[in-house]
Parts: sequence; C-alpha cells; structure tokens
Amino acid sequence: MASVRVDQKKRALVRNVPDSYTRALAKYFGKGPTDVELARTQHQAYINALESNGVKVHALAADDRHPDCIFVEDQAVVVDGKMLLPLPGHPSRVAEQPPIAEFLMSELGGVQTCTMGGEARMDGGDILRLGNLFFVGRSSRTNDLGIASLRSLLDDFGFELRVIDIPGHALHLTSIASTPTDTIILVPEDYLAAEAFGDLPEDCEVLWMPADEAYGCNTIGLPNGKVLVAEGYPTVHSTLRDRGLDLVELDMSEIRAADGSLTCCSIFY
Ligand code: CIR
Repeated sequence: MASVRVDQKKRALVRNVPDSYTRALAKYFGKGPTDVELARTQHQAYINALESNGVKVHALAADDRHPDCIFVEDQAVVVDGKMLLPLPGHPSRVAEQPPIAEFLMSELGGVQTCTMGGEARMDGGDILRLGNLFFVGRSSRTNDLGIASLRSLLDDFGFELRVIDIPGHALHLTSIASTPTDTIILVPEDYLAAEAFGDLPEDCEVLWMPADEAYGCNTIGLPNGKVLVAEGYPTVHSTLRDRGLDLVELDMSEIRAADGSLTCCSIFY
C-alpha cells in the first residue's frame, strides 16, 4: 500500500492466489490471467523479495469466492496507526474485506478504525503518499464522498491531501504512479497533466517516464534502500539506478494480467 512512508514498511499483509484467479477483473493493463500456478509462483517470489529485504510478511488464506482477493491494497488504508476501511469501488470486491480488517485490527490492537457508509466509495489503490503529503485519485473506483472520508482521517494528523483526476484508461492512481523514495514520484507521460501533483517540497521531484512504461511506474521502496520493480521497464530501471537506488526485479506478468501491480498485493502496517 502506498499510504505509509518508506521507513514505516516493516510488516506487510498479503493474501494468497485463489483457484478462481482466472476470473479476476481485467480491463486496463491486462487481458485476464490464464495460469494460476504461474501467478502463485510470481506471488511467492514477491513475498520472498519482501522477506529477504527485511519485511515481516503475513499471508492470509485465499478465498475462491473472490478472484481478486490478492489485491489487498484496495481494502484497507493504514496511516500512522489509524485505519480507514473503504467501501471498495467495484461491487464484486466488497466482500473481500472482513478477514483483512479483522487481521489488521488484531495486529494493531486498539487501532482507531473509520469505516465508510452511504454512497462513499474508495479503493486503497487510489492513495499515494510522498513523505507527509498525500494524493488521492478520483477514479472509476473512488468518488468525492470517499475522498471526504480520507480527508477527515488525514486532517487529524494535519496531513495535506491533493486530488488527482485519473484518466479513463487507468484503474487507480497507484496503477500509474508510485513513490520509490519519500522524495520521488514516478509517473508516465500521457496520463496526468504536468501540474497534477502541484508544488512539491523543495527536495522532491516528479520523474516522467515514457507512456509505454506506465505499468513499470508502480514500485515499492523499502527501508533498506532497495526498490522492488516489475521486470521489463528499462527507462524506469535506469532512471532509478542513476539515482543510486538498488533494484529487485520481479516477473509480474500474471499479476499484471489482472491489472494488479506491485503495491496492490500488500498492505504495510
Ligand atoms: C480490480 O480490477 O479490482 C483488480 N483486478 C485489480 C486491482 C488492482 N489494485 C490496485 O491497483 N490497487
């Protein structure tokens, strides 16, 4: 998930790949997964990469009733010890949430938890954090009432929230942008306006990547200085390496096939 700072990524929740994964939603990067075993191999490599770089990972059991259940990022937003449980923007994904919420509530004993009601909708995949500055995508999954719920959570901390309109050819804000460090935003050309992120703190920068590397812009920066990246995006890789970052490349083909990216598969807490 993209709602914690890099130094806060000590523990992660993931969820295993269900037998029903070939029925996962796919409309943007993917045409639908076809190989559940390969997806499991790639998902395990993702878990191994987190663990071997110092993250303690807990894997929830898969639920075959929910083909998209591996994409846990969308189901809970943890910010500095508080948690927002959004109402996911796609009706088929709402029932994925209870075991995730239950696990996080028990792990984060006494965590202050907010829920969404009425017409508010949000996927956690629309939230991006750069240090103590937050961005949220207004997308096909996240509406203004959902954004208002997030704003009230962030107001408690005094964190600023900026809204970014997500174009129709992208699913979420994190599908096309990430913060591999607390000072860099990686984003593809042809998706967002140049001024989409507004004025950033002095030491921060937006790095614009070629549009055909949009998927590669989703990365996970870890406290040990390593950055998990998807295999096959040379400009993203060389740009990050030029900034002194050490990359761990992962084959994400069967995750991408269901429009999922690296950040979608975990919640850091
Ligand atoms: C969906 O359409 O909901 C899933 N197939 C993909 C969710 C990806 N999650 C994310 O970007 N945070």
